[in-house]
Amino acid sequence: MAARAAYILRDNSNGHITKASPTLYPHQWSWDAAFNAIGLATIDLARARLELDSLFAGQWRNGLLPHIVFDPNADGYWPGPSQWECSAHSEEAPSAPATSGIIDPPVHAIAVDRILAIASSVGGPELARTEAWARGIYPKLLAWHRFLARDRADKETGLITLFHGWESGTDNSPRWDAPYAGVEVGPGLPLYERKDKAHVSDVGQRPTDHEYDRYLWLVEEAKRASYSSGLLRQTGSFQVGDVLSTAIFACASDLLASLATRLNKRDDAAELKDYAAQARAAVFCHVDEASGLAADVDLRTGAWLRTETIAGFAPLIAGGMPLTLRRRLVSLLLGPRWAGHPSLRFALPPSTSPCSPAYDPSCYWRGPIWPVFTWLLTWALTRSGEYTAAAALRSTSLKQLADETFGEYYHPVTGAPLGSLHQSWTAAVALDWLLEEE
Ligand code: 9WN
Repeated sequence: MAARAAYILRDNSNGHITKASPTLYPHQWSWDAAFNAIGLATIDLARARLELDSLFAGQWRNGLLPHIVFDPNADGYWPGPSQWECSAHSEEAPSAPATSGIIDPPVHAIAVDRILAIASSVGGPELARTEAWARGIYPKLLAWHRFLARDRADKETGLITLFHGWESGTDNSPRWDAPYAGVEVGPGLPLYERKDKAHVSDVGQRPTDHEYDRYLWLVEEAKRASYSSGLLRQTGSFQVGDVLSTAIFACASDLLASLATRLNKRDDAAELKDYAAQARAAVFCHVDEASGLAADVDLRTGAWLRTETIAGFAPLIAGGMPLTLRRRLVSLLLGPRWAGHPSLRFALPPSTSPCSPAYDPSCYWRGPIWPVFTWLLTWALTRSGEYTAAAALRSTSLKQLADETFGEYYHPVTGAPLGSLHQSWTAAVALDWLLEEE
C-alpha cells in the first residue's frame, strides 16, 4: 500500500507542486498541500519541503495564504485564475503565481512540526537541512498566523471568520445550510459552466447547481470588496465563525510557538501562545451542552449552528481540554451516533452523523467518510494521549483504504470510494498512518 500511495503522489506531482487530484483538482490546494507534505516526508523529505515552499510562493503581502495556487500549465478546473483576478483586485496579491483570494484551514504549522519529527527520526544531514528550512519558512508561517489573528478573529465570538464555505474545506457541509439560505445571488453573476461534474461517476456526489451559484456569487462579492476582510465584514452575505478552523488555528499556533522558542524568538512565542489560548477559549465557549459538540456561529444573525457534523469535534483538535469533556467527546466519536453507528461498513466517523436528518451518505461533505479528516482526528487523539482511540481509527482506516483506489471520500455504508480517485491527500495520510503502524 505504501508503494502504491507513493506512486500516486509522484504521478500527481508536476515537480514542485502536488495536484490535489489528477483531473478534478489539477492545482495546489492549501490544506491539501500541508497533508501532502506530511505524506511526502515519509518518503522524500526534500520533496516535502519543496511542497510547502511552492505553496508559500503564493502567499499575499498581508500574510493571507490562498486556498489555491494555480499551476499555469494545468487546465480543467473552474473557477480558475481569470475568474479570481486577484492581483487586478488587490494590491496584496502577487502577480505570479496566480492564486485564489480566499483561505483554507490553517493546518500548515502541523505539517512543519510533523516534517521536523520525521526528519529527527532520520537524523544526519537531512535533519540539519530540514531544521534550516524550518528557520526559513517560519517568518511566512508567522505572517499567516498574524493575518488570521488580525483580519479573521471575530471580535465578538473569538472564532475565525469565513466569508465563503470553501474556506472551511467542508464546502457543502450541512453546517452551512442556514447561512447559505441567506445568500441571495445578485445581478452580475457571470454565466459559467461547471467542470467538476465531468470528473465523478455520479453528479450526486458533488454539490448542486443551486449551491454552485452561491459559491460563485461569493467569489464576485469578494472581488467587489477587493478581497479585503474589513470590507467583507460590511458587505459579505456569508459570514460564519468556524469552530473547526479556530481549533486548528489554536493547535497550529501552539506548535508554531514551540518552533519560535526553538529558534530563540521569545516575543513571537508569547504572541503565538496568546493566539492559541484565545482561539481555544473561543472553541470551548461554543460547546453545546446538550450534544457535547462545538457549534459554529452565523455571524450575521448570531445563531448557533448545531447540525451534527464532524466539525463539532473541534475541541478534540484544539487540544488542552478538561479530561471530563475529552472523555465525553471520545465516547461520542466512537459511539453509535458516529463511528459506532450499526449501519457503517467501517467503524469510522462520517462527515455528518447518520442520526442527523441532514445526513446524505453519498454526497460530498454531507455524509461520506473523508480519510484526511480521520487522519486529523487520529493526530489530535494521539497528541492528547488518547492512544487507544487513535489506533482504532488508524487501523480501521487502513482497512478502508485496502482496495488502494485512494478515494477522495467513501460511502459510509457500502465502503465504496467516491469523488475523485487517486486523491493525493488520501495517499499522503495512508503513508503517515503506515509509518505509525510500523
Ligand atoms: C473547492 C481539493 C479541495 C479540498 C476541499 C474539498 C474540495 C474544492 C472543490 O477539494 O473543494 O476548494 O472544487 O470542490 O472540499 O476540502 O481542499 O482537494
